[in-house]
Amino acid sequence: MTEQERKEQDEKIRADFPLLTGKYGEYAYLDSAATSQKPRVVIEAEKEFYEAYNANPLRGLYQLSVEATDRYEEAREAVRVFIHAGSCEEIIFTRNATESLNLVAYAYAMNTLKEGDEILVTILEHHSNFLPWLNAAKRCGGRVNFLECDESGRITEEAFREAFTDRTRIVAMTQVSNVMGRENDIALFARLTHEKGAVFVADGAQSVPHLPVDVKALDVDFLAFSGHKMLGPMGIGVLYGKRELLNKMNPFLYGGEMIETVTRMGATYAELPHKFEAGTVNAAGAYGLSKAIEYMNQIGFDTIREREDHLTRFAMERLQQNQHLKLLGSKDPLEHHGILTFVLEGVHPHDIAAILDAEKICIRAGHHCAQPLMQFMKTPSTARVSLAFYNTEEEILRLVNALETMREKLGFFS
Ligand code: 7TS
Repeated sequence: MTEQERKEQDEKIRADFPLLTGKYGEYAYLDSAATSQKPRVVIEAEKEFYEAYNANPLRGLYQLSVEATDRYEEAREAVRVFIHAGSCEEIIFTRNATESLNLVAYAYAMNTLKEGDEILVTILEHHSNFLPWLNAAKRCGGRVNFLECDESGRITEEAFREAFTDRTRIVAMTQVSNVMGRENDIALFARLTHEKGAVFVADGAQSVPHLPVDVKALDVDFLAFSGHKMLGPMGIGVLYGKRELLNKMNPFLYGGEMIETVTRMGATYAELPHKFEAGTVNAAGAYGLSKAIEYMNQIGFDTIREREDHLTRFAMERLQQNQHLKLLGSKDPLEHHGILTFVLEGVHPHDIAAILDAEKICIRAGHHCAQPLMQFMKTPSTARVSLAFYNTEEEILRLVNALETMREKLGFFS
């Protein structure tokens, strides 16, 4: 692609994102792993839902409520197709990846784990894919074991075989780490897990926005992800679960809309997926998410990947020239999925973020909700840039230049 073609593509894409051209248009938003920006079609979809379809879905007997229900269920179908699930019964709407993972921990782990049973997680996990398991294990008299990565953030098959014991009942693993950016070989680890009769839970919060994810090909038992990291609204998330498992599980939250019949003595529960969607649902959020999926499909994963890989390489090549800056993880840009975590000698990551903010550049600094990983790497805090396909070379050059002069500005001599 020529420079001119890339610039034209930049402009075309950025014009779809009101924030990138609005009041904050001068800012370089480099924190998409925290939450992505939203295209106009998504913002308008939420508004459209409340203007044109708003009624409480799933319970009304009048046309408007039927329309609200239709938008909600069409969104479920859009998610199903997007991740290649076999049935809409396997798609549960939640608030976010965190709630999806808690659902599995409460409704599956806590009902099946016995004393002495083990859950295997990786050292790379976000707290959302660790604390629910720790809590479940503690309540059941079990324990959580850790699978460690090498310096490049890689989990090897060898390490997996070693850490997996005959008491391992659940394996919980992120597909892409929010700190190292590296992709785990989910298909391999799910297969090894199943060979030993355990259940595999994948955290797709950082993968579903950037890679085509096929739950059938990966053969995961559960997959959790958030709408807001994949161009969708905040407050809508997804749990995919295999029907056989979901059917065997007790509900997670109890209340309206998740029952068949209720008497003074008890209740029978609704069919999937409604058994796991108690209370009034976020139908506007689901509708917004369906528009985000439509938009991603229009752009296409080929373009998303090409742009993100190009920008990652462009950034890495330049950041590596800064002799005081150390990038964590793999040396290969293709193994970063837009996530670049680094430390700058002598400068606290919070100061890096504050100084960059003054230069209108937004990045994340801190422990990235992955404190066990920070402890493992003996780095309490880092700075992190996370890119999306709507970022540009120009934004990266501003970042690189700001980091190049930062130490000098703070009074370092070399
Ligand atoms: N799993 C991973 C791998 C994540 O990166 C995050 C959020 C979550 C789960 C939780 O997602 P939520 O939508 O339920 O909050 N990660 C980040 C981050 O890296 N910076 O801010 C949030």
